[in-house]
Amino acid sequence: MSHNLRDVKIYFFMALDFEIIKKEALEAIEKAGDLAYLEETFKKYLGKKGKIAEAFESFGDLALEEKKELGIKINQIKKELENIYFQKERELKDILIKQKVGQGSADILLPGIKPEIGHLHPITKVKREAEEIFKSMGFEIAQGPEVETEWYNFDALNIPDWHPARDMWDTFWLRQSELKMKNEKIKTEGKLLLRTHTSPVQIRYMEKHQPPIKIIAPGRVFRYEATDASHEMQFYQIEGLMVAENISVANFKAIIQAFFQKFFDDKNIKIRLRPSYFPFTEPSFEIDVSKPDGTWMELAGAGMVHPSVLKAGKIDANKYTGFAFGMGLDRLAMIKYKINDIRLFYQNDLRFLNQF
Ligand code: YSA
Repeated sequence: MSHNLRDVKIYFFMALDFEIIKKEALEAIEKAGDLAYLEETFKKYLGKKGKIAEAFESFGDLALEEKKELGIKINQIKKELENIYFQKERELKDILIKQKVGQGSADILLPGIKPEIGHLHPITKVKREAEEIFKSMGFEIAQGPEVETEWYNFDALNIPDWHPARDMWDTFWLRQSELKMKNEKIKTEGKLLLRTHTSPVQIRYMEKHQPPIKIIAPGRVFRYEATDASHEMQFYQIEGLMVAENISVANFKAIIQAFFQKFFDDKNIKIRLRPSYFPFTEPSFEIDVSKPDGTWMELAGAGMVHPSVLKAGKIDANKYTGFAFGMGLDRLAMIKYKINDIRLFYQNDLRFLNQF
């Protein structure tokens, strides 16, 4: 530990300063005869721009050792003052209540004001329900970053930069200079972007795990596209991936059917698989679920994992097969709660949110 004389001196004077502030503050709290004065005192000494905060800022150029010691001391003083402040506040409030009751101006028989209790956002609820159902079927939860590289979001999923399928996902590209990404990384993993789907988590997981793999990956995704009643620029997906020996479309159908039956609590829920195209699956399909009004809503894209994708994930494509899917959580919530416009989820309108 090295103490230079200048810093020790500054430390000594500053510690003294804090003791003086503490004494002044104690006297002011003691003197406070009403809540307004007490609150003013709090602001003056303990507030964001109060004397303690001001003094705190002034020891920026002290040596680390002294800074640490002084920091501990100030926090002790702050805690002590706060405790005394809260005690005084209780005392003053008690006096006020007694006065009001004495004057008959407080009706002690009136019911109290019920504090508002927060609750979960409908998308969070749906995400948790979906997680629980998949967990009960043996799936583990995996995660990946929202800021992705071109490699994980596209190339590793069999979508090189010349591939027209990149247009399926209108992308928010990030300015590389602002993110200070190392040039080396840009060379190997490409540019940075906001992930357009949760599928990159498949690759990140496969790189580190060998089959059998059975995961889901819920998360937020972003697309540079116009919004309408069923499309948002930012929404949630839940990715699923199962890789082992002899996995087939039949396994996928059984699992997704069981999921929907549980999620909608309806043994007769109608789903349909439509042939589709994704570069990372072969064959590929889209899954629609029947809405109460008899129309269909597209909920997910899915398919059998393309051998190139297994290879990018360092998995032996001759030995293993797998299925994967990416489901829209917002759309699940829309069907479950009979919401006809996805944009309602993101407007923070309490009249809407309080219904869940
Ligand atoms: C396909 C095959 C796999 O092996 C794995 C995943 C996938 C899905 C693929 N990654 C994908 O994102 N397909 S998708 O563009 O069709 O989106 C999947 C689901 O997300 C849609 O079915 C829909 O439910 C939801 N979705 C898509 N765009 C949306 C949206 N939800 C809200 N707003 C949007 N703009």
